[in-house]
Amino acid sequence: MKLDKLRVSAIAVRAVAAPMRRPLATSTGAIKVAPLLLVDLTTSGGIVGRSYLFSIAKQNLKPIAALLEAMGEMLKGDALAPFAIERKLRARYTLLGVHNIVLFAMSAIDLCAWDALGQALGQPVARLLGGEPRPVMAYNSNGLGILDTKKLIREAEELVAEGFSAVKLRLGRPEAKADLDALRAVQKAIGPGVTLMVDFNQALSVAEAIRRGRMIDEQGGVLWIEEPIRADDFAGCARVARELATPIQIGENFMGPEQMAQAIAAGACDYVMPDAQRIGGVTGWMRAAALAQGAGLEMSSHLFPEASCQLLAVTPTRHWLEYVDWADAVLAEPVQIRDGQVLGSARPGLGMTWNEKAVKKYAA
Ligand code: SMN
Ligand code: MG
Repeated sequence: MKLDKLRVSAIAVRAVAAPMRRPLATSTGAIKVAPLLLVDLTTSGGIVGRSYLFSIAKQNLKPIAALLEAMGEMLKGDALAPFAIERKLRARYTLLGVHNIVLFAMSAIDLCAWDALGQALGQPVARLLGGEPRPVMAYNSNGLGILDTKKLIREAEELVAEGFSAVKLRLGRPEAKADLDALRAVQKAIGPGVTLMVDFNQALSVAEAIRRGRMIDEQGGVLWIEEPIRADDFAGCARVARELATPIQIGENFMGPEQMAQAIAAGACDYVMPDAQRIGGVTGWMRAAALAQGAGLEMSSHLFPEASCQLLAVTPTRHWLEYVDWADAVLAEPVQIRDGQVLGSARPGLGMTWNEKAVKKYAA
């Protein structure tokens, strides 16, 4: 297939509410179903590039879908060249702001475009990027929300029994003591051989983050403290990071590589974990990976294991993949796990095709 003949013909979007095996309560509220937008980018050659967007809550599905459709209109007839598409969309959206859901929609289009290119060449995206698909170390993030101790212990045991050697606990209860009790209970349940991360989802003030962070330092055994305070307060994150021994992790809310560069310049964190669906798709991820390499920061992924395993395979400072199975219900072939690692798909592109029966069933 001649790549220069590939043009964008249409972008179609479908919304689903995919069932979750375990609802996830974070300090910002509970997620009970996975609200996904399934994006199909049809090309002139008949190849369909596919990706999805995890849209956090059902009420976000429509506005993001509308943005995707508007962008699809703008791109009709354009070459399937992710850099050129990015340039055009960034120019068209400069005055509104290339941020938040504009960036979500742009990221999805970029992912679809790379998927279509991979299909055209018959190669997984990891190979297009100069690497090869490989297994990536993963933590099981399918649970361990803000729960009572009994449920936490049961979930912690279940998550490890699914074959993983790392899990992540959500924190951010009103009382520090209750968080500490939860942490101790989970540590006891998983034992010292299993890696543990904790995630506050931005619940704390700077002062409270330092106070609770010191308790975690003292308790020990935590690989990272994620998003203790407001995600875009990089100066505040830097103060927290300076005060604590346990590494600070942020990145799921980096709005493009530019913002990640600002975070790094501020010394906001010890580790980074961009989300391919917000950092700018494959294109944005590769730029982010270079920033992490330059700064000597370990880089993990956020959600979206299907594309993240291919992207981490070519990330110089590759760290942990966050494994969730939230899209599995609507995928024809979900990612495979072995020995706590997500196996890189050898299918062309990003390797995602829809289970059409399930897409109908879970239409939102
Ligand atoms: C998270 C973010 C968005 C939805 C669910 C959970 C959490 C994570 O911050 O990092 O897993
Ligand atoms: Mg998080």
